[in-house]
Amino acid sequence: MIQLSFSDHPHRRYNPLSGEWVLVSPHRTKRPWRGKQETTPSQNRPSYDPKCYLCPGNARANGKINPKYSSTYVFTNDFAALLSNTPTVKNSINPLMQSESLQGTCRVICFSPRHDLTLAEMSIEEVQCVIDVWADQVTELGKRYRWIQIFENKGEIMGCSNPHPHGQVWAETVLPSEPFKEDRQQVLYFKENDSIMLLDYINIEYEQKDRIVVENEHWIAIVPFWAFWPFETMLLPRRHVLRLPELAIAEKVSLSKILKNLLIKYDNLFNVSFPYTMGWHGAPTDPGNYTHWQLHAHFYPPLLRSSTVKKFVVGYEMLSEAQRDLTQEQAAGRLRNLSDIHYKLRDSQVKE
Ligand code: H2U
Ligand code: ZN
Repeated sequence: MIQLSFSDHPHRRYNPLSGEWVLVSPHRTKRPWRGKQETTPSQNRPSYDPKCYLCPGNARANGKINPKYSSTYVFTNDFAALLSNTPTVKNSINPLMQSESLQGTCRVICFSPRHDLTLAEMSIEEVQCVIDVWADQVTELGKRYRWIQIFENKGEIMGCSNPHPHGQVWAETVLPSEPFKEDRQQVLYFKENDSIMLLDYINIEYEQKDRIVVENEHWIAIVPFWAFWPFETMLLPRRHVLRLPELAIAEKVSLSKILKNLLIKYDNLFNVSFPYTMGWHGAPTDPGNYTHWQLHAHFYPPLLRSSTVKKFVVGYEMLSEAQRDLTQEQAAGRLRNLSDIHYKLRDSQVKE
């Protein structure tokens, strides 16, 4: 009997977290990797930019002044997409035109007072402060809201307006579409197998090894078997954890290490500060039973072949199904083999 060859045959892979499939066309990348390593001029930003609305002491768009913060700084988004005082109304006059109101809040999280840094370039201790802020936001907002979405949208190519290192948190009274799918899938798996889907999944990854990018005592970063974006990864704790505030101090320390490690590899892939959207999916924060859930972070980078060539999601993908050429195993192998020293430090070492 002929066996399916992941590296030769066009095939589809199932994403058990979303319940959707992805088409993989490995035969299109049979040629050896010849992606051009473009030498983008190193984007040296000043450590303070008087025009930046996130730098300490500066005025924001609405005239409010940022304090002269020295670590992290959180403020309510001046142009928040969600509001806490919206009235509760369900408007389902016609099942084909359903609508409902929701309450929520949006905040901006400045990772550092330094305009020129990124998470990849901050110290382990500084990254740990960001992790603490993320956990504190979940604790605080989780008391009032059902879903807390922590995320970072990084890079101009992702539509991020400001290079100052920052992320966001949106909190709301409903479960949005992506976590809704993940919750449904994890519940179904738990009911059928009496075990945690993502923990069972990482056990297979530990056995097979070929999709692991980095791992440490408490965490594992992998290119998921079903990854859609060329260099998509997922970061998970090895033990069963529902939400960020549950992490022990040692787990937060090793999270800051693996996070920095992963992001350095990303930057080293094309010698560019790697654009991505990343975000945490912890269990919803309402009082329901979420034993089936496993905390994880998704990293969705758009770059494909170089610092300027990004994947376009068009045509067949908009109309039929997600598709990729590079296999998940090839992507993981490339990331895994990259240096753990940030290219900017390597460059400066060479110059010295
Ligand atoms: P990006 O991460 O996409 O660059 O967005 C930054 C957020 O900062 C964006 O949601 C907010 C924008 O609404 N912002 C303020 O709250 N105040 C400002 O003065 C400018 C930008
Ligand atoms: Zn700034």
